[in-house]
Amino acid sequence: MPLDNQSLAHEYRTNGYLSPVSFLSEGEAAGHRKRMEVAEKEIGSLHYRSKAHTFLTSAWELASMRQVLDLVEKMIGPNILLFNATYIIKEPNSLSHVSWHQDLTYWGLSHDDQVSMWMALSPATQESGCMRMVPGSHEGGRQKHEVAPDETNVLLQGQTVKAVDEETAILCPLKPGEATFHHGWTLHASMPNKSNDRRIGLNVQYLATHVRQTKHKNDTAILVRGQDKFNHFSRDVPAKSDLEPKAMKRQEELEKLYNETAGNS
Ligand SMILES: O=C(O)CCC(=O)C(=O)O
Repeated sequence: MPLDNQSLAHEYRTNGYLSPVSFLSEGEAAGHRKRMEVAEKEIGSLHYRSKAHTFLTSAWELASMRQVLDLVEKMIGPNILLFNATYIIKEPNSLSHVSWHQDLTYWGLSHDDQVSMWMALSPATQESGCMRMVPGSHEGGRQKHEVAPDETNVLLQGQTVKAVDEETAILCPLKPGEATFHHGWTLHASMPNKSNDRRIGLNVQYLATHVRQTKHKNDTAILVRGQDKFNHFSRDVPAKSDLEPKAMKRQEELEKLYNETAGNS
């Protein structure tokens, strides 16, 4: 019998991550993949474009799914902001990888009441470079990152925690439609895609409403559950249709802002 959300959230809090949780059938995931790949035919690769939920209805539907928010609520509380949604795509047989890092070191956020969901839209396997997590690493707080520019590293600054004992890392393979959750202090990484298919994940960040941006006052988010009595963020607008020109123009500005924020730790 599948575990209830309370037990899943307990596992997440203990280990700093949770994997796998199934939200979609493989057929439903294939439908979402198709919708994003149709958009890619229009505008090119969607890899690492910020705020995908503001210009693609599929990303908005996945990021605001009731079942996902029911679980996120047990992790960070009832008042939830959707901060970002980004496809992370490794092309077939590519060197693209992600070095060991902690997300919260470069987002400029005031508190760590935050969780990331990573939902697979294609098979995420050892061969295709699924995520690896170090259980319990969220308990140690911020670790030293070295900046090591590397074109094959997905991370903007190639930021890397060097002293990770690889033996302690757990592989998190996912079928399409399954997701992992990880905390912003959890050490995680992923290897290159050696498979013949694209490895596609939608990476979504949720914040509790009291969290604020410390680097500037222009950051944006969407309230997806509960109430926001803090109003630390201006409001993003969810996509109502795909690739709407006004939404695309706004996304360009938001992406620039994200790169400035996350590119200066
Ligand atoms: O997509 C990957 O392989 C890594 C994703 C990641 O670093 C993250 O979700 O924070």
